[in-house]
Amino acid sequence: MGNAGSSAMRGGSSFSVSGETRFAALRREIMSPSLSFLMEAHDGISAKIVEEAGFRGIWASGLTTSAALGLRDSNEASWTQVLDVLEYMADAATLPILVDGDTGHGNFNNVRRFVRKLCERGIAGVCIEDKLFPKTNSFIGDAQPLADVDEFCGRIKAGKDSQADDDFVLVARVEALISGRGMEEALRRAEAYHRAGADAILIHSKKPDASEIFAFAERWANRAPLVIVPTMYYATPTELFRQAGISTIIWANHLLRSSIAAMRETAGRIHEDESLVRVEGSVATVKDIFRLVGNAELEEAERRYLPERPAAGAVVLAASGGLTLDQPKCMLDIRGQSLLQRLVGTLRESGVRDVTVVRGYRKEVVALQGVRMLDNDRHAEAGEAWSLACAREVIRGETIVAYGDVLFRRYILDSLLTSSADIVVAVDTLAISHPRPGKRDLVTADHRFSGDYLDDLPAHLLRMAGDIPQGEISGEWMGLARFSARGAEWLREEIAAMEAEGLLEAGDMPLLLTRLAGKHPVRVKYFTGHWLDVDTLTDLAEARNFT
Ligand code: SPV
Ligand code: MG
Repeated sequence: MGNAGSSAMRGGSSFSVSGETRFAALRREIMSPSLSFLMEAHDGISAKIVEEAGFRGIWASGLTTSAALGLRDSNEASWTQVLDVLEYMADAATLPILVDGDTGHGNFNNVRRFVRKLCERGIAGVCIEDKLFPKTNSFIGDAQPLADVDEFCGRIKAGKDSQADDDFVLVARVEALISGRGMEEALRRAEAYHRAGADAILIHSKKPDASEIFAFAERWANRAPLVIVPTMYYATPTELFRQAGISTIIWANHLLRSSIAAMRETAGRIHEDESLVRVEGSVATVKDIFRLVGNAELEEAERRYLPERPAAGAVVLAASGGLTLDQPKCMLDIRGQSLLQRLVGTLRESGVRDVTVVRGYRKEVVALQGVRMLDNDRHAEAGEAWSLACAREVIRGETIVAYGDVLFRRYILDSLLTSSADIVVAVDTLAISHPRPGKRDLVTADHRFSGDYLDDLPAHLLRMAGDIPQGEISGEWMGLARFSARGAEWLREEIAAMEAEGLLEAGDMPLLLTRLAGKHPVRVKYFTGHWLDVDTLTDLAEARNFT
């Protein structure tokens, strides 16, 4: 037998929080003179709930583990399937687990292999009952056949000889009272099992009162720790068990039973109401699920293990005037949030946190918490390139440039952010088949969107303007571009070049991007729809439907 520290457990799962092994922790609970409690669990999340409730050990019930799989408590789940469930439980909680091993899944040989596998998985103990494989739940029928005493003692010895940890606990369960064989038979069996090496005796009873248990405990006189399961005699005060010298109480099935009641209630209500309204307040929150399964730890690990990439910044050009409404377009209300708020929200969701907005028209109403505001005070006569130039000091490192009156689905932004190109623009191919009215930034690229699955030829910008002839249009720019750190440098250089040529005031983004495309590759990423440019009142109505 190895010691706990050297046994072959899964990483970290063999130790409970205090640094004590789970084997030692269960042994201490069972052997201690004070009354201990084991609470039933049947899967990872119920194990976690048992731990959070403050229990110091788990009963992996055969009845509820089977039932949670939709199976009967008749060895319908194979022993390896039980092992799989135990592994989830041991991973989810640090508590020691006493598993209901039923009859040991066969004869002595099956018990040996089962115990070895339990020890490998850090399961601290097993309880085997003196019945025959395949077993039947003790509360079904009367006078179930019992195992031959000597044969069952062989199972106990085989289990104890197979444990890989000195502290592994084997509990022998006596079914003599349940199957109507009487007190003497129960005592005779308990004594034999104790002598065969069982660490504790589970004396089971299905009477509605605990008289049999007390009678047994008195005669047993603490020869070995006694474990009980008061499912049927639940009304007996716990204090009486304490006085009777009981070692451990197993609350055997109450988490599954309570979840069945709750699930039935919830399913019924939702079915009846065709709505979630009535149940929302009474069910655990999704956040609670995230907490229980440890999402916070994953976030922390991501910070530790994922490569860090400096976050991209964004410049939002929002200096232009209103529609018929007397307010900047970026402040139009789209279902309770300004357009700018939605745009910045999308940027942030994609990890773009450093956002600068260049405002102009009615700048006093353009505000958003956590966003840097710069002013283009010449917005009436100077256009987009000028606005961008107002932000040139913040165009450092990877930068997104977006119009302040567009909305787009996040995947479009994510696709630009993951592009390997130094400059990439988002282009809508629907502009060819569904041209929108009004001012549009049309694009001619060296390669048109084909829609062909096998077409992975990258397209590059040749020209962007408002007046490209129909036959030469590859799509419409969505007002969204990404520049790598190098692309951002090129962008600053081009702003300076336009300034030197006196073109900055009148220049717009199509001119700026066309000039860039003449000097550097400007990648075109094609999309089909899923964006909005709030230029007209029709666009505004559509935007209000955009979620
Ligand atoms: C179990 O929980 O599966 C048990 C206890 O074996 S009992 O159902 O009371 O037999
Ligand atoms: Mg059972």
